[in-house]
Amino acid sequence: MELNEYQNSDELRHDQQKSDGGEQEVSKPERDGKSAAPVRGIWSPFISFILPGLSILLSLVVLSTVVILFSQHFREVKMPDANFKPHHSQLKSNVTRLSEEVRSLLAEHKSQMSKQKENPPQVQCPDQWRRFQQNCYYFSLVTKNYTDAQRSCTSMHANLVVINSAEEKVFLQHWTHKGSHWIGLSDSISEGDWRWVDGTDYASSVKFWSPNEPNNRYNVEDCAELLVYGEWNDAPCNFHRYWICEKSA
Ligand SMILES: [Ca+2]
Ligand SMILES: [Ca+2]
Ligand SMILES: [Ca+2]
Repeated sequence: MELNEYQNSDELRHDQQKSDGGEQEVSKPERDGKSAAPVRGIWSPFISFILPGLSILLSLVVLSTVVILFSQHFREVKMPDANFKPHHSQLKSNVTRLSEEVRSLLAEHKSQMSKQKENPPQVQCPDQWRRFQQNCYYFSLVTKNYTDAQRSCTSMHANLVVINSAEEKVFLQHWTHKGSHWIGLSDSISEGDWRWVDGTDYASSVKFWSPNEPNNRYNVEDCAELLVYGEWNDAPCNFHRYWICEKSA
């Protein structure tokens, strides 16, 4: 009878609560002497404040990480450009310096060429040879016939002298006071067909024959000699004369 009264009273209370709107949270039955209301009170601040705060903090951490990663990536991309600028500047400096050196060398080369043109280098001739312009001359100390004189010159890598100008004639005349000298001119192949020993064209070259020479006296005069006063005469080739050799320096 007591149990029925208790159940009835409990049902009555439950129905009464439903009739009050049913929106209010139903209190949990008591367990271990504690009700549900104090548990909800503990988690409520966590849900209301701490959890949103943690969400915001986490969002900030993620955002900061993303920003840092982008910054690093951007710096890596910019790094080659930053390194390139000094390198490019150094290359430009080197090119400028090399250009100046080339200009300086060209100017020096031009200056040296000009000096060489004004003062050509001195030609070195062997001992006992004398220099005139760009050639060397050997004046014999003994006499020989024309053929042996030419052979002597050939043995010294030279030829009997070929007179190409009045200046050369004057130079030779200065060193031939002791007597007549063979020069490299003859008509032994064909009478009257005078030929220089080195192939120089006789017709167009200067000539310094003495008056009435060459006269081919007795029809045996086929070799030219330089007389002491600088003019030429045709004489027999087997006569012994001094001779003059000439070769390029
Ligand atoms: Ca000559
Ligand atoms: Ca002759
Ligand atoms: Ca003659």
